[in-house]
Amino acid sequence: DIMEPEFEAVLEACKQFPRADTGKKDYGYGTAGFRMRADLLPSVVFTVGLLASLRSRKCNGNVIGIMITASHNPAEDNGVKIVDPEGEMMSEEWEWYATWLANARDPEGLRNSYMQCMNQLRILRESPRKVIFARDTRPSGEALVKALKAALEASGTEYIDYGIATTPQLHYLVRATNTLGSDREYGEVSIEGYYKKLAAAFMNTMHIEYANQAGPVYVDCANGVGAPQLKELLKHLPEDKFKAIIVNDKIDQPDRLNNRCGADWVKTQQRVPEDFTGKAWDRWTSLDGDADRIVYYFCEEGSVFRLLDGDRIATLAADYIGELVTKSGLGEQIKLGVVQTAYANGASTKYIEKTLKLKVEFTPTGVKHLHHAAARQDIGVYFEANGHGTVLFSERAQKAMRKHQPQSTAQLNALTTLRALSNLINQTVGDALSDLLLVEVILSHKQWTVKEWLSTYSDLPNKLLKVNVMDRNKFITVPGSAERRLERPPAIQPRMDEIIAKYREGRCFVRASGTEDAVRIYGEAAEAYDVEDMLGHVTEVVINISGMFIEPWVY
Ligand code: G16
Repeated sequence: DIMEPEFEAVLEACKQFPRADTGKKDYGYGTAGFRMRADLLPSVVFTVGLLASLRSRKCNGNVIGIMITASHNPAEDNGVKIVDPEGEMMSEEWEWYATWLANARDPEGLRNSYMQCMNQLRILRESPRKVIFARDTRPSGEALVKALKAALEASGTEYIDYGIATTPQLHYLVRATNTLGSDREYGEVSIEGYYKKLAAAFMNTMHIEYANQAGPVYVDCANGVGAPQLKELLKHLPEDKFKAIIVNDKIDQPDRLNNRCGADWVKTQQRVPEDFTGKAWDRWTSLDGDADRIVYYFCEEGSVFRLLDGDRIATLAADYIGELVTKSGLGEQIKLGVVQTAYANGASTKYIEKTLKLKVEFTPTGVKHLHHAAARQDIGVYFEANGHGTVLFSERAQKAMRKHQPQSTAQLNALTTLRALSNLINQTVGDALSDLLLVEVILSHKQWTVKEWLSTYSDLPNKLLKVNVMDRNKFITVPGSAERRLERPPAIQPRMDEIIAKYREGRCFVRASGTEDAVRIYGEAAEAYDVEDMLGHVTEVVINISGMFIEPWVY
């Protein structure tokens, strides 16, 4: 009924946040929710608030999370994404509804779409609903929170504003809230509880006498939310067990966010961030703007830059956790699997399959895809090459770990570490702070420096480019190809195949970004100069062919 007070309230409230003029473009729920220039977002965030309220009602009143962040994007962007009750990304079937609401043209249109959503999704209007939310350090976050609160109030939704937090902290809070009082409580429902859980688990991994950090780890926080949150985490960890030196923590200078620093910059530029002061072999890391990604790197003598990216973290974790499973006597019961995307370096895949003898599954880009594939394994290790990932312990694996009676001290030691790691590693999403502790634990247990870590295999030379085309939505990959092949525009892939065939171990693919207005081109080959050459030719093809889409009347 159109006269219902809730629908009236939504109609009135949304008038304060009129839809911005996006020209011919529609809003789309991309790789990580809606993401674009912050000034285009208030109306979208309002509709996301409405959808989260519906989602909570549909999920029996469980808490739904909303994160306001544009993560690795430039400071002037912002974004918004929805977190489901277990702390995972919102179920994909709902993305369609998110897009539908976001694209309503006027207040009446939005009210009507909202009512229709409720009908189509068979939601009982009176059901309980609750939403929690947080944002990164971007100044535009404040205005977006206003739009969000207006939507939550209009839809009669209870909410908690957790202020500034990392994306993985918000995911943690969602799961912790919804499991509170159950037999699978995830942790205390507060950001403090998050630190306490990580710190306790970390200390439990340090039961082995010789396990000591080999010197401090340097953390470039991308001048984002990772800086204050890591400072808080450090207060919970004794310095003789964990020492981190924070770099790029200028959150009061918003334009420095992700600017010449941070995980995305270091990974794509393959060079050290601004304010790098490392000596040869020092262990450095970079987080991204919302602290869900981390990459490691160091310089050899003579300043040769060496990157230890998400693939390296995946192989290190899979190797070590696999070893613990075997050593604790659970090898027959628990199997490990690894999930990667097309961006994974071919050498890492080969190492996982041939040396670690583990299965690798490929999914399209986006944690939401990798996460689900990993959740099907007993223990699923998933990482994107860009440093976004985690390790999931299934209920089955956790049960086996709880029940197992170790037969020797060696088995007991391995089991103790394994249990501690399952608490240390964020089970909801990739988490830079948790991954940082994980890597530090593994390196100290193995008594490895970055040198031994790097020597496990040699990366194929590679490069990632970003090309601004007129309309990235015209680029569609072949379904089921995990984005390795392009279906449209039809002329590109055949031309690429001819080019790639000329290079030894050459591999290259093109896909539209889901977070930036660009097309990404990735290439790798046996020789660095071949990568350059190959990418030069492919880029030319992409620009020439996609040039057909220039619509002169737009400009
Ligand atoms: C987001 C996603 C990642 C993805 C990245 C780039 O990262 O969460 O899974 O790899 O965007 O995606 P695309 O190539 O589609 O632009 P973040 O850290 O920005 O949230």
